[in-house]
Amino acid sequence: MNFVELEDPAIWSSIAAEQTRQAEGLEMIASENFTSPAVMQAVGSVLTNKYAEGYPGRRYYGGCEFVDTVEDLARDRARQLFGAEHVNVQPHSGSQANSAVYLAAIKPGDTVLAFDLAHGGHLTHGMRLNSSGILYRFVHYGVRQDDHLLDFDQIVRLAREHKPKLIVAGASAYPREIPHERFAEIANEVGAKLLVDMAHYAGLVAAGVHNSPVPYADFVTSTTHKTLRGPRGGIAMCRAEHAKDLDRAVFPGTQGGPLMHVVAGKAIAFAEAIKPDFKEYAEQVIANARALAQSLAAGGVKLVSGGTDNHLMLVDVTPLGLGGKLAEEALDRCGITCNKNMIPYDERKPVDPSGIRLGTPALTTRGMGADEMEQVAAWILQVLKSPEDSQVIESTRREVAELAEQYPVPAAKLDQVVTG
Ligand code: DSN
Repeated sequence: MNFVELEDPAIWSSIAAEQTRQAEGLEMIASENFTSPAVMQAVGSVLTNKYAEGYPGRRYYGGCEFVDTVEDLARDRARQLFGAEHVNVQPHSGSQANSAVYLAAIKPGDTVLAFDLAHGGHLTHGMRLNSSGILYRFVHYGVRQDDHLLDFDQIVRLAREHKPKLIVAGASAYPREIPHERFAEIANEVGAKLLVDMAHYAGLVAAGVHNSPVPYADFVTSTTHKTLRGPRGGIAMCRAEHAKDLDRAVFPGTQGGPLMHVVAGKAIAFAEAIKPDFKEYAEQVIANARALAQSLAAGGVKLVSGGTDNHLMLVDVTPLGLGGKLAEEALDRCGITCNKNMIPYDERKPVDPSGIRLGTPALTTRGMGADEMEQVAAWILQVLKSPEDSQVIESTRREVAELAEQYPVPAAKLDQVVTG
């Protein structure tokens, strides 16, 4: 029985249309992925009915014996997956996880050194309209203008000058591996705590194909839905000495009741990521990103930092005579979904920046490999060179749909999940 369709056809028609959009298009937003049907089923389960403020064994509600087991499994699996001393699986999102760490680690008005949003950081790393930027005094580092790599001379200089209480590493649009040990050395030198927000590359860390921040950082946060391929949500980890402060900062500091259906989805995703085939997946994500980047560069676009080490790349589309907004829209019309993005030292505005950000996690989950990436790069170049040519758009859209059909999304099984 499809209860949504039966009881609320208006909502069902949008869910069904979104399901078709995901199945027929190519999802290249670097922060998106497809969960397994098991994760999706857990997120749509009866656990959504349960209040469970508190932590396993110490709840403010009765009837928590089963959700306690779920949360214990999620915490144990995350500890095993990342080798962390302490894990809190309750943050509703990566942003919530970061807010909790700030509350646990520093005081309002304290100085924090973090990556500039305009160079690839995140809005919770001190953007002026975000609570982080309102409550704390953020100073920002960036990348070098010549090679677009993190400018460690600048990071050291700013750390010595401003003596931050906390240094934040991690990014949402940086195509290279982040050297966590180097950040830890700087934090140690100036007496700062270190937070690594590994939201984008957590799946690569879990698989051992990106160096782990866990041995080096006081706190590590992540989302669970990007390369990690779990449900939409967050997670925060820390050294044992900060465990009480972190837990108190998540609940009651920044959140009320946890979303136990999502915690169950996280537990399933962590178990999936522990399996050997997740390592193969993560290796393929990177191999696909390299193949895509090489084909794009060979076709005449500029890549920020010249390429990629991880799951994403930033493409400067201006040499082709257009901006990021038109590039995103033209690709969208062909069924290739990505997002316009600032590039470092961008002279254009965020609403129509110079670049687009492309990622391979979702296409890799569908089983695509390097050959498909070359084909996708050819389509992207073709469309970016003729973004307003309706014939090019139409023929590319048809070819995209044919490729998509050969690689079904896991949610193709959603009907079975929904209807039982
Ligand atoms: N909005 C996410 C991204 O797309 O990178 C970061 O939170």
